[in-house]
Amino acid sequence: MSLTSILSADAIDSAIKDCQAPESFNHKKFFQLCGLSKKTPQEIRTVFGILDNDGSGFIEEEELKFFLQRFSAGARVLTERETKTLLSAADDDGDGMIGAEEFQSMVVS
Ligand SMILES: [Ca+2]
Ligand SMILES: [Ca+2]
Repeated sequence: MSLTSILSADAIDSAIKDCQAPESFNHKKFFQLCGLSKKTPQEIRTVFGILDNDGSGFIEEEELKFFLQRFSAGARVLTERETKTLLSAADDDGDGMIGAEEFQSMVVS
C-alpha cells in the first residue's frame, strides 16, 4: 500500500511545494492540501501505518523528521523545531510518540 493509492500525486505535490522553505511547515495546511483531512478513518489509519516506518505502532520523533519524504521521496526533512511542533500538536498523552488515535484526531482537527 502506498500513499498515492490514497492521495492524488498532484495534491501531494502541491502540499510539498507549499512547505518547501525550512520552518514553513504547517500540519493543518499540509493535511488539507494533500487531501488527507477529507479521507476516511480507515484511509488515515493506512497513512499512519506508512508513516510508522518501523512498524512499532507509533510515529516516533525520528520518523517524524522524515515525514515529508514519506509523501514524496525528494522532499526535505523537517527541521528540529518543526518536528517538535508537529509532535506536540498530536501527542495528547505526552509520551513523546504519536499513536494511531492521536494521529487521526490531529489530521481531522
Ligand atoms: Ca515507529
Ligand atoms: Ca502520544
